[in-house]
Amino acid sequence: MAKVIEGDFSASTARVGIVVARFNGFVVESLLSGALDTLKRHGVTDANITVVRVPGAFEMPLVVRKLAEQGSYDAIIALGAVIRGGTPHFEYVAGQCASGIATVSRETGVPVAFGVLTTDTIEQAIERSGTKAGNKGADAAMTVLEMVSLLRQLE
Ligand code: INI
Repeated sequence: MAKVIEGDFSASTARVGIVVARFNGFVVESLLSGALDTLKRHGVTDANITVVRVPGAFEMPLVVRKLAEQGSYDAIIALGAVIRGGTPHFEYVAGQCASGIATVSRETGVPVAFGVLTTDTIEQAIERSGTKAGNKGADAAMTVLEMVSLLRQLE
């Protein structure tokens, strides 16, 4: 039988930073509600959760890096929404956000969940923020719980 190392969702002592974009706030605040609800229902206390607001998705990598480098967080969740319909420079904003966040995570070793919706329409964003396609903020919270648990086993 092969040895299998995998995370679970029991990392209730995780210290979690959540970086939240104000842009498209009507969608992103629902992602934040989903993330907070999921963390709390898995035992993460308010004392171990810090929410940091940024103007938009483009600003997220810098602030995610600041938090990651502080050493005070076991994981970070990035929450935002980039909607193509209203964004001529969609590719730049979404691309910089995604690649910047991935770079921070790789370079610092702090897991970062990408809870940034990238959709063609506002309707798709609404569907993924707590209606018929679930809540990607809640999914991102599950991801960091699993990653903290996994990394603790690998350390
Ligand atoms: N920021 C977003 O988070 N989502 C968007 O859809 C968006 N649009 O549409 O442009 C957006 N733009 C703002 C951007 O993130 C920066 O805050 C801005 O360019 C200032 O640097």
